[in-house]
Amino acid sequence: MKKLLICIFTAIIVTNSYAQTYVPSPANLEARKQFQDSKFGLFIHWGVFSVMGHAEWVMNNENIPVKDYTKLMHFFNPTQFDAHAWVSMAKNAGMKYITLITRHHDGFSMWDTKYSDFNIMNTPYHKDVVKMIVDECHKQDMKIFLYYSLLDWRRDDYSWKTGRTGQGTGRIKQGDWIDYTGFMENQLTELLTNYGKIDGIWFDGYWDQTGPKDKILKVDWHLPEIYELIHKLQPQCLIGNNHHIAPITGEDFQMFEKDLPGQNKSGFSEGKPSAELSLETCETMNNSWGFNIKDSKYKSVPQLIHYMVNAAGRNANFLLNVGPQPNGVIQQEFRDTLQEVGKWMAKYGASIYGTRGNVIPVQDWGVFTVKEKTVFVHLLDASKSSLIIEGIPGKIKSCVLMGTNQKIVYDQNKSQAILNLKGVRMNDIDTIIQITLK
Ligand code: H79
Repeated sequence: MKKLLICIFTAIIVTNSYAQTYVPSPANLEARKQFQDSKFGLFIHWGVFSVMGHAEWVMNNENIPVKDYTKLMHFFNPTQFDAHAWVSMAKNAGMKYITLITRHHDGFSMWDTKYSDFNIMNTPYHKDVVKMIVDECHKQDMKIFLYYSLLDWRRDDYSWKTGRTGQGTGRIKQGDWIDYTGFMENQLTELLTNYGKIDGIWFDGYWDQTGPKDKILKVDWHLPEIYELIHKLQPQCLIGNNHHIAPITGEDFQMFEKDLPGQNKSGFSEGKPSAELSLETCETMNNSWGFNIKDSKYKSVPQLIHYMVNAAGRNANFLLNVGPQPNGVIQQEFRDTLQEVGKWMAKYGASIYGTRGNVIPVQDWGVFTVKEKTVFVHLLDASKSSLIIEGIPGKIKSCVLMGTNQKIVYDQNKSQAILNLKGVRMNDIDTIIQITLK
């Protein structure tokens, strides 16, 4: 008994030692910086769920039994899929990274995995789309993050009885949790071994095992081991986990879902924005992540640009989602919008890429992004005729409307600067004033 206790105790210390001592490698710290510089990414929600056209929660929402849902695998045949076209589309939109679903809550693996038969190689398409997209990203110098769900709606060894979702998929047996965490470690090892450099892993589904009220965790996710494994295989690989709580040791970035950092409109964003980690917020182009044939509530180009600018001003990246169709085509509405956003980025991207936010506090009329001696004032409210700004980190040398020679009249004293906007032509989306400091 004593021996056993010592063993358990040692095991706890060993597992916790990583949690307490995680020191990001120099490559990881550099990757965090580059991630922050890149600002804009494409989220891709694609899988066998796309076949049904009812978005990615269809298995849970319609209580489809595992054996019936498995049939979807035989209909997934995206003959028009073109990795080159997708990555080029992201590039033309001004995006610097792609975050790709490799396995969502429905448990379908989009790559050639040894650890589950429910995978892309058993579809009529029979090609490893993760490999195709990752290879294309490497070719086009696009960073690649892999989304991986912790939650699973089909496996018996997932602790489904304690889960908040996936109760209606017909599972009867409760398998062994250790098998499940081992399975995840095996799959992550494949993803981080067989596909070259992976820039990040994006976890989701943790919240399935937290009590709705008491917030008590029902399982041990083995995160220290999983995070250690990832950083051992690829030290630069950035780990983020959409668990809706404060960052856990071993994570390199913090994400918010459908919320700007500091907001909690969605009800999922309870964690306060971290001052140390890189931040990201993700949002949909309509109201769905996965392809939803009934959803035509498209956000407008100005709305999406405002979201990105607001994210940058709060020091966060913007990860914008598309849910490609089962034939492999990204619908025209999304492509058109991305093209327009790309035109804006080509013109005004210097006020976004490589900047930092939260240097000067967010205002009700807009935000600031800062890069070295340049402050970009993003005025998102065209009704303003003057701006009073506190906290500019230096003495103003010049102040112009971005992309023009038009000077903005200003007055700066010790505590504030006042910009006079009379006669300044407002931009419909974002009037950007470029301040150069001495
Ligand atoms: O992949 C996309 C979504 O499928 C996934 N994350 C994005 C990126 C996602 N699924 N759910 N959520 C995000 C949040 C949903 C939470 C809820 Fe619930 C599900 C609210 C009610 C049901 C959590 C689980 C809270 C109660 C049960």
